[in-house]
Amino acid sequence: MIAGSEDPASRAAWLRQELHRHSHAYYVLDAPSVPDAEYDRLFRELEALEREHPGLAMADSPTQRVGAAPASAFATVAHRVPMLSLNNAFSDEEVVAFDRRAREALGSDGPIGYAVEPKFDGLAVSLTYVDGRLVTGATRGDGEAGEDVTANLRTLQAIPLRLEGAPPLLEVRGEVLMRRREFIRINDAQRARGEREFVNPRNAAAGSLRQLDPAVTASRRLWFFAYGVIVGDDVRLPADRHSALMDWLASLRFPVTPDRAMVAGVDGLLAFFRDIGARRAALPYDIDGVVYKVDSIADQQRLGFVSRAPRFALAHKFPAEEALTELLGIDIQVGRTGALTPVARLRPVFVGGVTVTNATLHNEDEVRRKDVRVGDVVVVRRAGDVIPEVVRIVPERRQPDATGFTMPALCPVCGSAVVKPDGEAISRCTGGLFCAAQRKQALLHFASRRAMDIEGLWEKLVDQLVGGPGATVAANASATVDAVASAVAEDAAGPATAQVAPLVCTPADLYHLSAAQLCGLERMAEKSASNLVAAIDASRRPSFARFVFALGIRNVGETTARDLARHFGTLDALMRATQPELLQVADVGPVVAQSIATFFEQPHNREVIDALLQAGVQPQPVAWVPPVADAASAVAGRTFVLTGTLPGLSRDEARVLIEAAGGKVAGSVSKKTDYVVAGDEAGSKLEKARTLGVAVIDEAGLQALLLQAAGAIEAPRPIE
Ligand code: D41
Repeated sequence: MIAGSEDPASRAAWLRQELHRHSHAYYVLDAPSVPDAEYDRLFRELEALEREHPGLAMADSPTQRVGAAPASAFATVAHRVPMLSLNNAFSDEEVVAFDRRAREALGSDGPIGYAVEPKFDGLAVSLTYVDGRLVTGATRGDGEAGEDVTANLRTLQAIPLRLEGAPPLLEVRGEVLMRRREFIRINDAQRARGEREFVNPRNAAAGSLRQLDPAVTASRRLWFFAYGVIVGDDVRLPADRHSALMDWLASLRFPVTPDRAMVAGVDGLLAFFRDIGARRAALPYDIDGVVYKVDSIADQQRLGFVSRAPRFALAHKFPAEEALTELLGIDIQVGRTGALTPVARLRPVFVGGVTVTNATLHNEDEVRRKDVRVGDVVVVRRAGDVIPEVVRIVPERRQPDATGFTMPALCPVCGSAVVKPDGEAISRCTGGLFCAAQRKQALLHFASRRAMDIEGLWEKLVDQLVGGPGATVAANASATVDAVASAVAEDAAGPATAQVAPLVCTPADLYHLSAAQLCGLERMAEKSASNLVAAIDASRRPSFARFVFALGIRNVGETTARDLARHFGTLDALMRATQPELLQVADVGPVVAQSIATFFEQPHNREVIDALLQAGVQPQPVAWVPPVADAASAVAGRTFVLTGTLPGLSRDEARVLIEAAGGKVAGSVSKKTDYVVAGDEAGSKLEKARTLGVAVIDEAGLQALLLQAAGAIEAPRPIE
């Protein structure tokens, strides 16, 4: 067959082969062989040819994937071999028991070899090929019989319509699924058309496969992974191991998961479970666990079945990520920057492996869009370490008295006006540090481990220090808002309500707290009070980077804080920086530059910074290490302490280099230490260096010092 052939039949055959090849490269190999436009061009040419010469149209032509006539209903197909279900395990213990039973039944003394793979969250289907042609595709149904969805399955690019070198009768089983990106695309389209959105990719896949019009299925870009093989009665399986069967299926151009593996024994099973669990969010499709299969087919046969499930396989499921519960109320949480977040108060429910009592509702628009009302039964989702959220309500279970939600016009904590700039989703309290909630969050942030690292400043304590209700209060109880508003009004008019002035208004006030004052607070014993005062005292010499982070400037996280510290060197320089100067800093864009400039323009913030400095807080300036008069002494005669893992040097290598340059490596940090060389996961030594104000450098800094010692360059900067 040649590309330029004039004969329509051979041209059509060539086009079909090309299109098969490209779609295999695209869908199975994940390596497109031609641009989409080229594929489309070939496709349209074949369509035209087949239209002109109807005799050329064939059932296995790529054009038939979209063109099959809509079915009026699905016929039932009996499975030649029943489609079994899998036994489930939800705990390590159940996996251990599964492996023990298998070893006992097989009488094996060594660890069993297992083929392991993700458990796709889709629909099980069975594809029957006769003489290499796809003749039937069916859903699992009840395991004995399913629906005939052949016309729809034919539209899946991932499913081969024709096989080379397959036995006369071959049944391939696998899972049809929808990748998350496609799910989002489909739902965006559904929403744009005002049609019902799919709840999750699994449902979207099922809904798309069970369409009466195959053209709809075709438009949904479903995916398929093969995971099992059944051959005709008098044909031997082409391999004696499950893993080899999967490789064989791949050679027949079936997509098999690249995330499959071979492991030994129960330790291998559990390690795989954790590995996939850790990678789960990064996979392009949803999985709900992993599947373990005894690899040897002979052993599979010896193990056989119990009721409807094989004894040789096990589905180890992740904890369910979604659960139903009742929405008891909607609270408003006021964040550090004044953002008001509606938070669902829930009847406690076990989901994603923990008991959840609160879930975010994100913002007012989201509450509206989902039509969430107090009293509703809601679906709560907690995936991985993500904050639990209310996904949707169950409309059938709406109570007649369910009440809707509106964002209060006044901050429920401090009574200040709430603003929501046009085009933004977030409502904010305008109270600033006048708002107890913002004060609380600002203080918690200031004291947090990665900022000033003040131990013992717990949330409940901060509540008492800042006064007023905490950061979360009931919303929608308009009485609450009114009460706060009137309390505030009275406060302004005079102390009609006996409100005690907060002990702490700004972070600077922390440094004036005495143990005696703290002792008066709830659950504050003398010992913890003096410990806290000591911890506050010890935080007086933060690195400049930590100090900048602790200020809580909007859009300035830890990394930006560090970049700013490195760039400007001193607090003075940073505070004086203009926006164009700020834009010089790596990774600082207009939005961040604006927030920084705005922050330092506020007289109030300048006052707090002044007060901190007055209280003896001394951010350690990032300056060049004082240039040593004699370059040779950059290392010679100096004492280094190594901590954490360096990216490019082992501790021993670093020691050898330092000692070769005449330096000394000590085991612990003291006032006599010149440099602490810190790598990843540096621990208490780094903390100690900060407390003592010892210069901290990273591996690059050490290399630079060594070069300086060799007379090659100027001294390096400390990393913090
Ligand atoms: O990913 C899956 N959902 C999956 C399902 C898988 N990876 N392997 C499976 N293997 C089997 C056997 C061992 C029976 C061939 C399965 C299923 N069965 C299965 N899916 C639905 C029912 C059974």
